[in-house]
Amino acid sequence: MTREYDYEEDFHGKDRKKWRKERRHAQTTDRSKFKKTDQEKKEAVEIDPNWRKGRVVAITGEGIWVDADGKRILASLKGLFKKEKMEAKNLIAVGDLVYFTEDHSIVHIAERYSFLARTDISGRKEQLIAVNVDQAIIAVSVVNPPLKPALVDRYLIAAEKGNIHPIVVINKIDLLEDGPESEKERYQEFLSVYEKLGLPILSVSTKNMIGLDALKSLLKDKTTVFSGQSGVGKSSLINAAYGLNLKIGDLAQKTSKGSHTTTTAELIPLPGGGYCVDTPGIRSFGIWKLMKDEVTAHFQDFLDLGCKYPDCLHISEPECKVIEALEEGKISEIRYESYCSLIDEATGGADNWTKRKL
Ligand SMILES: Nc1nc2c(ncn2[C@@H]2O[C@H](COP(=O)(O)OP(=O)(O)OP(=O)(O)O)[C@@H](O)[C@H]2O)c(=O)[nH]1
Ligand SMILES: [Mg+2]
Ligand SMILES: [Zn+2]
Repeated sequence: MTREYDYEEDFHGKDRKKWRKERRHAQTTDRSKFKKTDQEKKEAVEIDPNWRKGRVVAITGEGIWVDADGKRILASLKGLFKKEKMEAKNLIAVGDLVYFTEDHSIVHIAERYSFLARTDISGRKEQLIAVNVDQAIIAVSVVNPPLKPALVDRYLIAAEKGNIHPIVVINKIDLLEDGPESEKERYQEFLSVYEKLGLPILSVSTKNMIGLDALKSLLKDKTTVFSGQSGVGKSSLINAAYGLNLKIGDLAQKTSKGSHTTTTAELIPLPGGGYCVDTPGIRSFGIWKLMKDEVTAHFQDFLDLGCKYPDCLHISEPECKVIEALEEGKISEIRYESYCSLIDEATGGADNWTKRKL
């Protein structure tokens, strides 16, 4: 508004042609204004009554599978969207509400209310795992693969960033009995530390059918994404709880093109109400554009200890209350290790991101 006003003022003292030329130049160089205009355009998309509506249920090598009125159709993303592909590895994800034309071209993606994302394997793009989900099952296991608390913290931060309610499910507890003592201790320590933080944690075994009813009641009438390391038993859990027969591996097409990972999640209707998204296992979980403040905010219990310096990183600062608490055994080592790995990523990650932008 002010810019327009200034030009109007100027106009009176200049010739009309020159003024127009200057205004055009200013408009094309004013990036913030352009961005805003693009945004407004996006929000103001008018839904054509001829478009059909559906939900993305899977994305495979064949195309985008959309459920529309109970029928699965194969759609593709119209060229129009492709130019927007900048920081995103995938513009569209399982859970997206889409509009498509008669020829099955997706012409509009509705605004998302939540998303679970991570940094893709190249470290340069955001990879959406699932969108428009209410909650995330952070699936971990004990013994095989062993419990990884640091991975849980990564998921917790990502879930918070994406407006998703997190639930930790620890599978394969049947393996604890004959498992190594160290894993039993790690499991107990994890429970005592993370339950205290108010996190919902469920211990289950698909093998011995333990905890499956509790899991089902948490999933009822909700849309839930299952994510976690490969082999923790995500598909087994869904199968065991609902008597389904998910073909493990069928959707997990691995591109043999080195660093690219294919996201092949699937949205599954649950008997009794609700949906779940089974996803292929991840090897690592980098949080997209992780900032130092997000890490410190996540470790509120560390902040509460009241370090001398407000921006203390709790790594090597003298008289750091967190390090003192750690030495006195008041802070769990597993949680501190998790913190260090995240702070490391946030400081390095933010730098990398800035460099990329320059
Ligand atoms: N002992 C034990 N093994 C289990 C349990 N649940 C699953 N498994 C086994 O763990 C292995 C992996 O299970 P999947 O369901 O394929 O694991 P996933 O997390 O879906 O793996 P990806 O699809 O690769 O991400 C299978 O051999 C299962 O039989 C359990 O409760 N106890
Ligand atoms: Mg699976
Ligand atoms: Zn400190």
